[in-house]
Amino acid sequence: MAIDAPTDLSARIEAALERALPPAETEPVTLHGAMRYAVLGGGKRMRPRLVHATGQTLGLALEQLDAPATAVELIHAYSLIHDDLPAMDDDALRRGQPTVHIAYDEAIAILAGDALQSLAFEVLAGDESAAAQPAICNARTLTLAKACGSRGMVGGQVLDMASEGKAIDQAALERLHQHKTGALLRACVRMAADTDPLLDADRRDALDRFAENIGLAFQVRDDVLDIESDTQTLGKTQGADIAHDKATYPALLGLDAARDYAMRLHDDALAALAVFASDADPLRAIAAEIVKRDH
Ligand code: GRG
Repeated sequence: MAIDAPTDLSARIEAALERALPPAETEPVTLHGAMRYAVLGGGKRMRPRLVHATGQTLGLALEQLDAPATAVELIHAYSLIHDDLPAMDDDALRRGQPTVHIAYDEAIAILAGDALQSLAFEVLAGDESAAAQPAICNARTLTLAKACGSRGMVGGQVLDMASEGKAIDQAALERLHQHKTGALLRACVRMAADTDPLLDADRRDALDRFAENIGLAFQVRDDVLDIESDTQTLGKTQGADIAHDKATYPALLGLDAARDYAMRLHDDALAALAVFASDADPLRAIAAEIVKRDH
C-alpha cells in the first residue's frame, strides 16, 4: 500500500488538532488560549503518529484514524500540563517554553488540562467516520478511558510519586512505566486495532506486544537521554553523575546496560511485527525513532 510521507502525516495531525480545539477568540478566551498553547506548541506527535502508523499497517483509511489520533494527543497534552504543576513536578519550562501555569496561572492550567481530557472523549464520541459503527466508537472510547485512568496513566503517576526517594527494583520500575507512559502508548495501537472489525486475535496480540515493548523502550531511552543531556550541559566525558534519588533505568542498570536494554526492547518490538509484511514499515520506523531520538 502507498505510505504517506511523514510530513504529510504531520500536517494532517496538526490540522486535526486545530479543528478539534476551540477557536482562540471564543469564550472563555483565557481557557481556550491555554488549551491551544498547550497543544499547538510543538512536540513530536509520537502518539498520533503511532495511531496512524498502526492504521496503515492494517490497511485502514487515515480518515478513520484522525479522531483517535487527535484524542490521544489531547490526553497527552493534559497529562503534561498537570505533570508540570507545582503540586507535581513543578516545572517552569516545557518544549523550551514557559509551562502553562507559568504562561497563564495555576488554576487555568488545571482547568485547561481538565477541559482537554473532556475534549478528547468528545472527539472520539463525535467521530463522524465511525458514526455508522457504534461498536468501534465504544471500543476505542473504552480503550482510551482505561489507559488514562487510575489503572493506567494516572495510576502510574501515583506509583511514581510514591516511589520518590525509595529504592525500587526493576520489576517495580517496569510496572510504574507500563502505567505512566506505556498505557497511553499501548492505547494508540489498540485504538487503531479497535477500528479494524476484521482483525484476528493473533495480529491483535502481535500489535499489543509491539506496543508494550516500544512503550518501555521509550521510557528507557528517556532516562538515558536525561543523562546524555546532562553530559552535554556539564561537559563531562563519561556522562553526568547518575542521580540515585530517583528510580531510573541508568540508576538501576548502569548507563551502558540501559542503552542495551532499550535496543533489546526495540528488537523484541520488531520481532512481534514479524506477522506483518512491509505494511508495518511505518511502525518499524517509529520503533527505530524511539530508540535513536535525541530529544
Ligand atoms: C498528572 C494526569 C497526570 C499524569 C502524568 C504521563 C504523565 C503522567 C506525565 C507525563 C510527564 C512525563 C515527563 C512523562 C515521562 C514520559 C515523557 C518523556 C513524556 C513526554 O512525552 P514526549 O517525549 O513529549 O512524547 P512531546 O513534547 O514530544 O509531546
